[in-house]
Amino acid sequence: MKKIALALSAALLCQMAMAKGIQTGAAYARPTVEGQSAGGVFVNLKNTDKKDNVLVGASVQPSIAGSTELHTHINENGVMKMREVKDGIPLPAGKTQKLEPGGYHVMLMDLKQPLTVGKTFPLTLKFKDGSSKQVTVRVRKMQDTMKHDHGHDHGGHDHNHGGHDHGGHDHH
Ligand SMILES: [Cu+2]
Repeated sequence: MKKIALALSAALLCQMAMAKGIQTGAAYARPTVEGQSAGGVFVNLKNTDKKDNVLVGASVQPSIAGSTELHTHINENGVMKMREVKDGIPLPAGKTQKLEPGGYHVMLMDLKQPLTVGKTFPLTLKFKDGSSKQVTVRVRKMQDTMKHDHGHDHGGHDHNHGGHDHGGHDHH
């Protein structure tokens, strides 16, 4: 008898947790300057579900950015570099995954306008289980205690033309 009651309450608890899914904290972005083409968005994602989930994508209005990518930072020979995470950002059951500077983040690519302090815009997060959630991103200044400049030197846009030696074309 006691066993049945326990099983029942467990089932109820489970259902309640299922309904909650992913809880989001306050989403924010760092301000960008004119001409800066990419900016990071950060938010804490708490998976209140009993199952692991994955953040598989994000989207914003076309007036904000052309596309988005999910990024992480890796330490490569002492240099912090950003990498796209193709498999998404893992959201383990019952845990809070922090998207924060120096770690996972949503990268807004091809920004249509600078992200200025105080500006807000909606961001839709898409999860592996097919659900999605809209959050409001607020652009705010960060306490820049660590000298880590996100947004500059974005990976993949490094056009190094060194090594092209055009010597020898010496027309007299
Ligand atoms: Cu990035």
